[in-house]
Formats: sequence, structure tokens, C-alpha cells
Amino acid sequence: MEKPLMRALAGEPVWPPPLWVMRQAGRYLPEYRALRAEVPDLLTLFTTPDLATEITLQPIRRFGFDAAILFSDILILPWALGHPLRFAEGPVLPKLSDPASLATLDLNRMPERVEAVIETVRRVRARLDAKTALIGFAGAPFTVACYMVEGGGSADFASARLMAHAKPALFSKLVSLLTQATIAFLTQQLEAGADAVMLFDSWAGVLPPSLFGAHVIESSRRITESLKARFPHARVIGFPRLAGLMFPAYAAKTSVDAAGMDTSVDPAVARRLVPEGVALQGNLDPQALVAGGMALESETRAILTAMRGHPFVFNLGHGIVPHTPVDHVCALVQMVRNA
Ligand code: 1CP
Repeated sequence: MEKPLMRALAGEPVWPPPLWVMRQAGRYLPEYRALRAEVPDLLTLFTTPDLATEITLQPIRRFGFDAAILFSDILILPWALGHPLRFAEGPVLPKLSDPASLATLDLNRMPERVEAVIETVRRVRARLDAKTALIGFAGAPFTVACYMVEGGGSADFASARLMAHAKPALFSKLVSLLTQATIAFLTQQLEAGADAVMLFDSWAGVLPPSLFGAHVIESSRRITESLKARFPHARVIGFPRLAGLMFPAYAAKTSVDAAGMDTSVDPAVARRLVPEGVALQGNLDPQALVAGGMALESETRAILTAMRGHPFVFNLGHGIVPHTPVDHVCALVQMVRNA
């Protein structure tokens, strides 16, 4: 029988809906914290198949989610292209600001530099049961470009937006190179056994509508269509975080199988605005999961009620936060399973 996640991504209104949680491997789990205490360097965790496999499987063992998501990071791709990376509180990279630094990115070296990540995909695949899907992922080109131009995280990615307006040819070249690299990287993940891939466009919503089409929709469409040409059964989930009024256009024009709703999206409205057959994923507020109790219960029920009858994957509206009580995650799993 096909995996519940894959059935929902194929447009079937599976009920109760399949369930997983963004950032499900992470600091809210004591077993993750124990491993991190032994190996504090995140880049080592991402590039050591033994460790990355173990971390990917931790939340599956504990909660029996319908999907495992590869333990890696969206910044592994620029790192594999030769852009230096280290992790402090968040990611730290050199700021990309001119054509010379763009010219140092090397697509040819990338496949070999991600080999450890691809080996993790193979190992996780071999250890999952028949009903649990494996999700591979990459950052979407615009969001990865944001971190590269900014040199790390930011509240508004002003430098990246400035480059998109002031040096449009340079910014477009960067997004285009990342699009090509993402196609190659996700192709490797699908060949190694990922069932589906997700494109995290976490900062899509900082762009004005005039640039959203080119940098978010068009690059994601190119990735999705190339992957589907090569792997007709592969499924793609897109997450255009904070896209606001651009959300329906994203769902209609990128060819994604599912569109991820962030916390700001009203699921009942989204359901009416996406094309028939496009699944939705989301979107419990991660803070409702921290709160637990009545708040968790009523928020979860409202989402379930709004989505019943539509192809749907239950998830959060953004990543689970480190101080989330594990018990609250158990309560959520139980509520969704009994929907
Ligand atoms: O132990 C820790 O402190 C590590 C924190 C952490 C983790 C668990 C980082 C640093 N990356 C990851 C893994 C990760 N990152 C996964 C693994 C799979 C999973 O369990 O979900 C995934 C899918 C990501 C994706 C990712 N990394 C995104 C997109 C999703 C999102 O949250 O919007 C982004 C923006 C990043 C960059 C990044 N990596 C790490 C941090 C703290 C950040 C955010 C930096 C910032 O913007 O300030």
C-alpha cells in the first residue's frame, strides 16, 4: 500500500491526514541534545552519515511520524559550491557582493562535496519501514541567495533585496546558478531514495510582487519541472513562507504537488484559492505547541476541520522551537491520529 504522505501529495484527501513536523529533529529532543553535546560542530553532524542518519530517525522512533526529513541544512548547498560556512548561533558566511565572488562558485565540485549527505539519504531509506516516507530538501534559490548576500540570518534581508533592485543582473545570475545547482542536488537525493523533496523558501515574503514572479515562482517552477521530467513519481512540496497574497499564484504556477502554509495563512481560505489537486501542508503555530492544553487542542481542531476533504499534510506553520515540551508533541500526534 502506498505511503499516506505520498497519497496525500498525489491529491488524495487521506484521513486522518499524514503528519510530520518542520525541524522535527532538533533541540527540543533530549536525545538530539545528548548527541550535540558530544559533537558540537553542526557541519560535522550534517556531513557524518552515521550521525545524520541517527538524528533523522530520532523523531520517527519517538513519535512515528509519517515522514522522516533528512537532517541537513539549506546552507549545505552553497557550502558544496565552495562558499565557506560555519555555524555560530546561526549560519555565518562571507557576504557575496560582486561578480568575482559569484565566479568562485563551482557547480562541478558540488556532487562530490555532498556525497556524505547523499549517503545519509541511502542509509535512512534502508532503515525506514514501508509506510514512512523520506523527504529530501533544499533551500529554494531565493532564500539561499538571501543568506549568501547577507552573510547569515537577518530580520528583513535588506542587502539581498537591495541587490535584487540595484544589481538585477548579478542577483538574477546568482538565483539562476542556485536553481541549476538545486536541480542537480535534489536529483541526487531522489536517486538515493528520497520519496519527495521540499523547497524551503523561508524568506519568499520579503520580496515585492514585482520580483516574486522571477525569483520565487520561476526558479521553483524550473526546479519542479526538471525533477518531474526525470522522476515522474517524485513529489515536490514548496514552502513560500509569508508569501501573503502571492500564495495562490505560487501554488498555481510552480507545479508543486503541495504548498506549505505558514502560520499566517487561513487554511479555509487557502483551500478555496489553490488549484484542484494541489495539496496543502501546515500550519499550526509553533507557539500553540509550546502552550499545549486547550490552546493546542482548539488550534489543532480548527485546522483539521478546515482541511477535511482536501488533500492535506498536517504540520506546523514554521519550525518547532527548542523549548517545546515533548509531551505536547505526543498530545498533538494523538489528536491528529484520532481526527
Ligand atoms: O542544534 C542547533 O542549534 C541546530 C539548529 C539547526 C538545525 C536543527 C540549524 C542551524 N539547522 C538545522 C537543521 C535543518 N535546517 C533542517 C533539518 C531537518 C528537520 O528536522 O526539519 C532543515 C529542514 C533546515 C532548514 C533551514 N535551515 C531553513 C529553512 C526552514 C526554516 O526554518 O525557515 C533555514 C532558514 C535554515 C538556516 C538555519 N540553519 C540553522 C539556523 C539556526 C538557521 C536559521 C538562521 C537564521 O535565519 O537566523
